[in-house]
Amino acid sequence: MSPGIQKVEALDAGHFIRVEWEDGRESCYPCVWLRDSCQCPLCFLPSAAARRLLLQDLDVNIAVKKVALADRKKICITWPDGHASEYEAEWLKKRCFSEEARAEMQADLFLPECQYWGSDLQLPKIPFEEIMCNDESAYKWLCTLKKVGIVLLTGAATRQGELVKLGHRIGFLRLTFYGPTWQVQDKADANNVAYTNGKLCFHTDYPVLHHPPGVQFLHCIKQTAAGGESEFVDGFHVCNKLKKQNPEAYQILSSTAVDYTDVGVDYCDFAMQCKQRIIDIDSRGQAVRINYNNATRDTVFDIPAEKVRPFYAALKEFNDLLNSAEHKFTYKLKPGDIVTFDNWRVLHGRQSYPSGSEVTRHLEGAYADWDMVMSRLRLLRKRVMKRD
Ligand code: OGA
Ligand code: NM2
Ligand code: ZN
Ligand code: ZN
Repeated sequence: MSPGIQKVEALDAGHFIRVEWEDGRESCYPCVWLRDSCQCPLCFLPSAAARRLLLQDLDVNIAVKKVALADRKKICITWPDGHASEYEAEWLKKRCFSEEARAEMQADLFLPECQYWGSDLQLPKIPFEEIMCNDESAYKWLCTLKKVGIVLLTGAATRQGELVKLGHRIGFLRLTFYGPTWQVQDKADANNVAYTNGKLCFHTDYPVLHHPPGVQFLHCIKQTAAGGESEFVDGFHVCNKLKKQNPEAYQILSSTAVDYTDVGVDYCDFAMQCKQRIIDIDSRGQAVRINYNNATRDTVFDIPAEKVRPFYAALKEFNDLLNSAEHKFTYKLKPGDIVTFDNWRVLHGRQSYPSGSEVTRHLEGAYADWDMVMSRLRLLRKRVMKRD
């Protein structure tokens, strides 16, 4: 429960409303925002929880005519044209413009907390069955996936189709040119290096898409006796290390647009091209997405010749850090394991394994988008925590 309101007044010729809370704190709200956020049925469509008010009908210089406090629980504003708006205390409190209140709200919406890890990772594990039938377990799964970047689901059936069920549990899977789900096996005339028995060095999947899949699922259906171990590394953690160790390399990888290409046929025919920075950073220079697959990095390279060698040197340094014993986590998937991980943060790879006439190793893979996963997480949180 948020505190009640002690006092409300207009400031700055009616351009701001100051609210004094019962606990002595205060909040200040710009009137243009209050008018824009009017919750009355003319300005807001409750069935869509969306604004009806058109921007063309908003006066950016609007000032309040009158403001009053009702029962310490809401404020009532009358606008110069006679329109009336009401705002509940709790609604206002959540939307306080102070730096701390905004930071708290943003953290609540986007769960930015990040737990870095190295080779000592205690791989979080949850039975597949539990997340499928229990909301608390599903919530725990998605929270951990967001915070740690990797969760192992155990005990799934060792047949195709489990990932489609998993997709339905949270919403829907992301369709790509490799199909709704895809079979990682050693295939003749492989249309992707993943479909061979070769070693895959650390990569993120599908940097050739402008919006690479945020989440990846790999379901182990069959595992080879020798080789085929999976490797994972916390890309954001390694980025922080690289930034400290070699700021220039970090600068190169976070500013150079690299060409990616993927041409072939699978779900349908495709001729993908894309430019990506290997380390995508936010305005503070913090890594927010790794876009790196050495196999699909194009031979076309759209940078001046003299910048090429420094680029390779920077990439080598990044690759060395990814592969250092301190950072690399190795785990051999067992049939029935589904590894779920953040494909924007965690790079993955696999050891090679012997080829043969029979299929000795089979993973089924699928993708989901972070938007959809975060949406499910918020809905589960509401249900599990019985909050709004
Ligand atoms: C892939 C991949 C890992 C594996 O298919 O993109 O990384 O263990 N596979 O085969
Ligand atoms: N597969 C596994 O970037 C990539 O080519 C990732 C995608 C073939 C669906 C591999
Ligand atoms: Zn209104
Ligand atoms: Zn992969």
